[in-house]
Amino acid sequence: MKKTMISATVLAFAAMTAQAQNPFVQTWYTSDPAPMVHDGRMYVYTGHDEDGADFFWMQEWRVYSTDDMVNWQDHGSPLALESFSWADDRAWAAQTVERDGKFYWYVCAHSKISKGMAIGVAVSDSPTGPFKDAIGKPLFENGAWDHIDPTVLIDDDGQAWLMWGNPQVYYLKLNRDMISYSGEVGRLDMTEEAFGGPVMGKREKGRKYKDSYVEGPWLRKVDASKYKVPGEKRYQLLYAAGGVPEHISYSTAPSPTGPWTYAGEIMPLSDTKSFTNHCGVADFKGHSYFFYHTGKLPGGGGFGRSVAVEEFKYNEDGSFPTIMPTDEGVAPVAAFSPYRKVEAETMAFSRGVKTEQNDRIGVYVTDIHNGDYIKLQNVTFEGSVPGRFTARVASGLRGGQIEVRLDSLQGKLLARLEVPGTGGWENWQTLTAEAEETESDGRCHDLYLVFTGRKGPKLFNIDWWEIGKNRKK
Ligand code: FUB
Repeated sequence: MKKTMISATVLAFAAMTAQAQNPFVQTWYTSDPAPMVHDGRMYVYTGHDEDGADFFWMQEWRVYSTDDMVNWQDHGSPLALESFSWADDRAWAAQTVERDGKFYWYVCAHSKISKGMAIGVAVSDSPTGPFKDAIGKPLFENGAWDHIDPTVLIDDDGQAWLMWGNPQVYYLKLNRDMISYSGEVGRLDMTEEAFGGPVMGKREKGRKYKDSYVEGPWLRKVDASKYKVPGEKRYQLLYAAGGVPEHISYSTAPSPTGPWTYAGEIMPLSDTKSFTNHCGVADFKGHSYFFYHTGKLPGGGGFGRSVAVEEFKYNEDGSFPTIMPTDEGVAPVAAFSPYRKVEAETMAFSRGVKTEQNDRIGVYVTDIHNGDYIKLQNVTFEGSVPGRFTARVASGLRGGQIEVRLDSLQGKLLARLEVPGTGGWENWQTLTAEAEETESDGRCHDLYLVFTGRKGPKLFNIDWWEIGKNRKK
């Protein structure tokens, strides 16, 4: 979403979505969400669709995290095609899992070696990286194009399973090291019983089928201590189904190798403006979440997708209800304190801004123009009132102002920080403004950072900000 694209459509979108959380990343086009819960935080690993793309020309993967489900921190891109010496194109769908304190990110990309799509694995000591190629070569490839969209499950007995494929589902048993495997690569039986119909290329002309597997598998196991799940339905495979446009369906089985039985649609077709869909599921703080993507960000579409999330409740037997895409998204599950150093790339919603990263300071907010803003949701002032607003900023031009406001773009002004030119977009200065007199009402608020300055040019960059407490009220 280039700044020049901020038009009447974008402004209408911003007004319409003032309370919306979906798509929950507005700074970049993001796709193929893969959630992972670790240490009280929800992480989402995504692909990155290029602005204005006419195909899935994807170069890198990105990470976002939250502890309240509405304010997401952008961790940038700790993994890209360049991380794999063998990859040259198509940084497509991926999933990360933790084992023994290490994080394994299973990806697919086009291979220079086999000239097909290949499955690779990167590793890190942290969920946000840096990640590096764990083995210096693809984990699996054979020159075919169907090796895409890996999903990983560590079973209760410790066996880790990797599955992937379009239109054939492949699987392998990972060794304990998570970067090698034992035995042959298997293939699921792509039957009508298993997936509601044969894969698209094998359908009989004129015959009606219930469904068919396409791509984007997500393998999970139902927790039998929470749900009355029959043994033969303990494993669930969710997937993009039905051809183009895709909906999300699932099948169940007594073991990852099958036999699989078609179980129905989860997210039926609707006008999401994306002809693909791709899901991931995770439980967090007592809630269940279904991640998927749409083409609903302004300027987006089939090759400019954006990740979204819905909350849902499993049925008593662990089966899925129908889940429809919404613009509202999900409710917060925790309050957000501004009385700490907050990375500026933490946001519930934003307009106009982008994020960038470098080795020195990590991720920061940039491409800020007059009228752009960042919103945080469900912010608690913990019974205190703000005393000052501090931010680390840089401007290669003339700077501008940061207005800190409550509840809306024109809401109560908490503080106004004057940002001068600092002599360069990477010449950072930490500046403070005293807060306006306010009283505490004890409620949670939306907090807006509204950016003002000369119309037209880029104003400044922000690395982080912090609100200082004043006195108890
Ligand atoms: O993001 C590129 C491809 O589009 C993914 O690998 C598929 O699952 C589909 O979402």
